[in-house]
Amino acid sequence: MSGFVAVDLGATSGRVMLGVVTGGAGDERVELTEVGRFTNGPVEVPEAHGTALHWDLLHLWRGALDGLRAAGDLARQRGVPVAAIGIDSWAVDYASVAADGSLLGNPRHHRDPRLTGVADDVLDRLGHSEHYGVNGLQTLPFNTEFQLVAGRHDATWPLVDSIRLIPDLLGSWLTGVTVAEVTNASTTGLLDATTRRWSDPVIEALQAEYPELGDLRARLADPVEPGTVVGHLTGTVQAATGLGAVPVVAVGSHDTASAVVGVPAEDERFAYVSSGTWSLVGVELDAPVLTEESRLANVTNELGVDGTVRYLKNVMGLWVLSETLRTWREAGTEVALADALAAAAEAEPGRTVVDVDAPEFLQPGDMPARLADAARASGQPVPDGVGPVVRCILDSLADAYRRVLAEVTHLSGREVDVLHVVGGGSQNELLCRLTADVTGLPVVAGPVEGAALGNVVVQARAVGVLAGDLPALRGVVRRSARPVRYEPQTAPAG
Ligand code: LRH
Repeated sequence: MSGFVAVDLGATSGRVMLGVVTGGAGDERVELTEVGRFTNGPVEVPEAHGTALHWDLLHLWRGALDGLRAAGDLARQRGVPVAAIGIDSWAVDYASVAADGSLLGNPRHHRDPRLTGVADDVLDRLGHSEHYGVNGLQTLPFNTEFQLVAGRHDATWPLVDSIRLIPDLLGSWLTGVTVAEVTNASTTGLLDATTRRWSDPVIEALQAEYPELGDLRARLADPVEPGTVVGHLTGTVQAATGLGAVPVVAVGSHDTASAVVGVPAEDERFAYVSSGTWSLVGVELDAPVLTEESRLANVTNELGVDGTVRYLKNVMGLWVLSETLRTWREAGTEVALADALAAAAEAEPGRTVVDVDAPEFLQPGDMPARLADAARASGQPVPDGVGPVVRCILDSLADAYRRVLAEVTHLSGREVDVLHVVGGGSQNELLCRLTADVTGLPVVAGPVEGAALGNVVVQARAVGVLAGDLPALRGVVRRSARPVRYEPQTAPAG
């Protein structure tokens, strides 16, 4: 038996899990135990020109260290050695580090309002088609390249020596070694989706258009593939956590990449929804789709584990629901999630279906009011009260999944027989049922901790405890999870 620690940082919480690999060759499974959980979320900070949204990185670092200590304690109790550590997190946001290694402030949150309009400016200058032809990335206002352009006048920018995405930053603090893990690097916009290396032409074009950026390439570590041993815990971290010189493995450090590894698929004819704050809806391919049709549909080619491509689209996800509950709470009405979902199950189906991917749903704020505006603008009944509002959100999410699924399967030519839902949203039974009904596909829901499982199996293979290709790793996931299957009850919507 060997223990693996997965640090999995989502937009609303961070979790540290101890995954113990048990069983003999061909029958291995992972027993996951949560040993740490801490809050995460945007923190509003006043600035000269308004309010900035940041992440509280030091809180996450402390949570990770506490979790590592707890994982070590549990492993010791069980008599299991901690064989490796892996970190995954949400993508795109970066920390800036000075030449002396000091952190230059807290990273910006990708919902920060200063990004409005930046993507259009960059793409107009660089050429929409040319850019997509290299990085294959869906235009989201917060892709790292756009954030870098938005931040080029920051007082700290001239001091920035190293730009690190969150797992790379935490990994560098754990080991003293800095890498750029490729699945996460592929969300920056600066990577070539075909070569899986930094794109010099893209970086040079950006620098030429925005000279204040200076030498970007010099600030980026070299990309490494998932499965690379980054280094070992430093003496300081060993003292802080009670662990030994444990190796830190670069896993699919983009949480969505680890979640896709954690899909218990039996063969390649599957689509997935990685369902959390965001819903990532797509298929797994061997090569990117960089066609003009794909660009116009705004589908992304993020890189996956073992040379794969995650051909997917971001759907606004359960963010709309959590912001709705927050709006009500702040107005004095606390609605528990379970009650909200029960009320939605009783509400009239399909009464109001809005485009949840519209930009007005991106930033924090009064979602019920925005849903009402969207309903009015599209000539539909305005949802009012808990049941109708929550039903509108779920119907709209399921409808978005249906649309994206049709696009990604059409544009990639991949045929699918099943839709896997992994992540926290896999527990949302109503949403799973609605998704099965509107897509006409069986929905297989779970594991909830898909990203942590995907993280653990990649670590375990890197240190020789597991062996085999991605389907073999998914076999381990299948034996470790008990997914729930929802058959479609009605004919798919047109
Ligand atoms: C999901 C996710 C998603 C990104 C977003 C920023 O957690 O990583 O894949 O687009 O966060």
